[in-house]
Amino acid sequence: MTTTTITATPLTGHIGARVEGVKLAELGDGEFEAIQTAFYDNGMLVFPDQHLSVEEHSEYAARWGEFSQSPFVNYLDDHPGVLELQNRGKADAVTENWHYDSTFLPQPPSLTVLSARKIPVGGDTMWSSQYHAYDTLSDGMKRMLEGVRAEFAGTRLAKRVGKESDIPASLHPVVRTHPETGRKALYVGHPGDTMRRFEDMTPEESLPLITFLYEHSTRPDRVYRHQWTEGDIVMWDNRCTMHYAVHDYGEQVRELHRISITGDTPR
Ligand SMILES: O=C(O)CCC(=O)C(=O)O
Ligand SMILES: [Fe+2]
Repeated sequence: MTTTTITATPLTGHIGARVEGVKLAELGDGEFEAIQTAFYDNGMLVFPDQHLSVEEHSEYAARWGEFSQSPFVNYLDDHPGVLELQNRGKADAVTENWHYDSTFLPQPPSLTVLSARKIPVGGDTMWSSQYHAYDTLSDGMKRMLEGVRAEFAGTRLAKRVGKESDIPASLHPVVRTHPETGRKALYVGHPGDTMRRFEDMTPEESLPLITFLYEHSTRPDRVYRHQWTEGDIVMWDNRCTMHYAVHDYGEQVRELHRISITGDTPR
């Protein structure tokens, strides 16, 4: 029997916990269960001082499911499913906005595990709790959004690879129920860009409310901002949190490895 000394300390009032007392490279099954509980309770987790090799990172991520592969990115040659995030310059930083990952897919990834390899001064990442965003809507707004779906599109990524004429899109509920926790989360995207319109409505009719929901989603009182240290592992739940990668580090080197896990159809 393994005894665990894992601790999960909340990072804010509504999202995130720092997990200590565990080495992800030598993880026992009991420890993994404790991590699962902390993950579903907190939406995102920070594991300081892990310094995982690509193999160790892959092994840990594989505990959570199959690696998802997005059509717009190139993975490391000998490690399928492992993406190297690098500094492409601010003008090309498609992640410097609040988003859920790959909502244009019929089955967006369930979660992502990032491994911090080279960190500049700056280059923080923020996460926001979409459980809290949903919970703090009025009862009237909750009722109005019940059963509403919206069109989510891969506009930014398609543009980056020169495929403006062939932008992938999927319809998803605007309020989704987390398959593990049963909690409801607000599910939105950037107005007119990653979230284009409500089902059976025009963009013009949709945009005012999408804009309100997007701003509501990312209020500072539901956000954790992470200042990276090399060796950090950070994972987030892509079904109940949005994130934003701040680009304030100019030409400095910033390198993280990223593995996303295949998710189910949002409901
Ligand atoms: O660079 C980061 O911190 C995160 C980038 C991002 O949005 C992602 O990997 O999905
Ligand atoms: Fe992202």
